[in-house]
Amino acid sequence: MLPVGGRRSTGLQAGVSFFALSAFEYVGLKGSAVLACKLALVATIRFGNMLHSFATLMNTRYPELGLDLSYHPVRCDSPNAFTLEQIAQFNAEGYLTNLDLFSEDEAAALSRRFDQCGGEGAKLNPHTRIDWVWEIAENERVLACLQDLLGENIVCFISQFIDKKPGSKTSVEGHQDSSYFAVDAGSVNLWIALGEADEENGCLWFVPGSHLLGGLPVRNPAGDLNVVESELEAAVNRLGKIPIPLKAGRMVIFSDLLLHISPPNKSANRNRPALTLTYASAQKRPHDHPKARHEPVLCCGGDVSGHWKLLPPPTAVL
Ligand SMILES: O=C(O)CCC(=O)C(=O)O
Repeated sequence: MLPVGGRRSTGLQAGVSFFALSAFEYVGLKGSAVLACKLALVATIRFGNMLHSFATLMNTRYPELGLDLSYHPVRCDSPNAFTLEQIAQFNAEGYLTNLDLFSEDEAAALSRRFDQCGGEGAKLNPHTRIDWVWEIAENERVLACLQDLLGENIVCFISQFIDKKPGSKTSVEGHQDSSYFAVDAGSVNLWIALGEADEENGCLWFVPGSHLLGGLPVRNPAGDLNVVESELEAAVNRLGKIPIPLKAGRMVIFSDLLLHISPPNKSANRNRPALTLTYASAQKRPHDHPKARHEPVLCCGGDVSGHWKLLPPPTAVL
């Protein structure tokens, strides 16, 4: 778990504010200017404290692992797939959306293929069992995007087919994927629309910038559910949520710390099929945990940490 230390932090901030206010007066700021600076400083400290108290509630499904659930900005000075502005946008907002990958026809064909090879039954970690899913996982365009965000050594360690049926009440409340992973934060999720996804049929909603809050409380029945839910709802309300509609074949890439929501499919007759693939830098050191469902396959580079228990790419033609 992340260090707690709220009191220490408050003391440090008080010291900083004392010196800053003295400095304002020393450089000759008078009257309303000093007042404005003081107010700005107090607001900054309050906001810092608010974020910090949020952090003290941090959680993960694996508190015993001592994971680092803070956001470390992507540093990529010469990206290939993205522009520098897009890298800055990823760092600021936590995602990049509407990225092209497949044509609408290709996406529809993939969706049919998914149904033919078992539909929902094939849904967890198909990248380790189905050759054409593996081909998507290591698609050239996908890897170019990922290399800008994760570097040269990349593993795909979780994947899932999700097909939200018309009228399905299935929804996923606000959550961060990092809370499911037994590895430090810093993974990215690729969500590929295999059919059109919009507000009616339950496209994802994101809370832009929420990744900067680090690991938020987890919806954990063993914990105080009301506290957790109010913390998560407070983050959603404070930062605001936006829909992420996508045409079939397009994808969105988002930080594992980004708070996101998947509402019900309210359409009468439109499925909302999607494939998600989660990737990490192979420099990360994952933990073995009976509840974590990591099934890592190396996509490019090498297992530089030596800690990924790599599986071979699938050979089954389904
Ligand atoms: O696709 C969905 O409906 C849910 C996706 C999601 O929330 C996730 O992958 O974490």
